[in-house]
Amino acid sequence: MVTEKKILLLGSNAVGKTTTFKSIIGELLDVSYRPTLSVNIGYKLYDYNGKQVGLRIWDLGGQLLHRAVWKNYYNNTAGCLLLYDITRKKSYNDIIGWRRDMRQFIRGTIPFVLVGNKCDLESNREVKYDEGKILQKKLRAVAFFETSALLNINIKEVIEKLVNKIL
Ligand SMILES: Nc1nc2c(ncn2[C@@H]2O[C@H](COP(=O)(O)OP(=O)(O)OP(=O)(O)O)[C@@H](O)[C@H]2O)c(=O)[nH]1
Ligand SMILES: [Mg+2]
Repeated sequence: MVTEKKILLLGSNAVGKTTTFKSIIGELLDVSYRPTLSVNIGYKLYDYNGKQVGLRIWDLGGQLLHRAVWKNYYNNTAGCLLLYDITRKKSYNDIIGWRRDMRQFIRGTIPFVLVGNKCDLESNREVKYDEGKILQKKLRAVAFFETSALLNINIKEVIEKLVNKIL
């Protein structure tokens, strides 16, 4: 029997949640930005040390106006990815609010990985790598990675780390 785990992708609008989602499940990427209005749900069968895990991945729209209905989406979550965009400081500052939502809506503590996405856009960087590390320690995230969902950099590593903690 395959163990199934639900993973939630959280973060402010346009940080790259849907692109990360597609990168994880192996869908073709689309560079035009289309905001997620509610939620995308995908499935990825993942091999971990010879054991198969079915990841049920939920990608929520990042716009604040949807936030009120979200608590229902948090049910039965095994782990989260909290994403910001390294080219937008505001999205980094928003992480604290996403962490608060997690606390409020999920009973008990669950592992989450902090992700600084769009690391391919080095010349537009507004958030230093070290600031990500500091936030990871402060929030007690199980790991921190800078990723490029677009170029598929560190996506596998993020998932591997999270699966390692939720199994
Ligand atoms: N250069 C670069 N662009 C990216 C990366 N990830 C996402 N993008 C672009 O950023 C824009 C927003 O990406 P989305 O994945 O739609 O963002 P989102 O977090 O799902 O946004 P909402 O659904 O509104 O919450 C798109 O134009 C993507 O192509 C990345 O790693 N590098
Ligand atoms: Mg989206």
